[in-house]
Amino acid sequence: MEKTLILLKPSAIQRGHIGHIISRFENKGLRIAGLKMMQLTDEIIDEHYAHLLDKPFFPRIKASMMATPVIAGCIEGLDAVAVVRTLTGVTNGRNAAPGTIRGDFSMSVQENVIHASDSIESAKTEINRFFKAEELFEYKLASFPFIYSTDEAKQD
Ligand code: FUP
Repeated sequence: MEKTLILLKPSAIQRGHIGHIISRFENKGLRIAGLKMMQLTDEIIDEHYAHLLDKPFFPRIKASMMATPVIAGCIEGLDAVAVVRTLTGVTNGRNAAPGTIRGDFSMSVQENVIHASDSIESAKTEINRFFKAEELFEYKLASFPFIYSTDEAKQD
């Protein structure tokens, strides 16, 4: 099944929302394939936010992302990339819909509590960036037959 990458940003850690945010994924029926705390480095942020490297606000984003460790998660499910992006909400927390993570926990563009991969391709790259193979686990959820129908369960 499809996997995607999330990062709980320092804004989530400092405001005490780690559990609340992880619960959103569990409640939805997604499987947590990997989860860890890590301190981001200059190098990994330059790689991760390469599309923003030449923006004047890049140093501000970098300082924000390095303010505390982050929680990196690998989340699995049918259409996980799109499902997790929908749960996450739009970038600006002030515009994010109520019920989404950013909509419920954020008032900011930068301090928007979570990163989630934006495509299947970037999910693959980002999972490899943040997780070693041995940090991802292929256990099966006992609730699996009650999360998906038999035809959905067969899909990749
Ligand atoms: P998203 O995919 O929703 O995380 O958004 P982007 O990849 O466009 O942006 C990455 C991070 O840079 C966002 F979490 C917020 C921050 N950002 C700003 O602070 N200012 C901007 O103008 C754009 C992005």
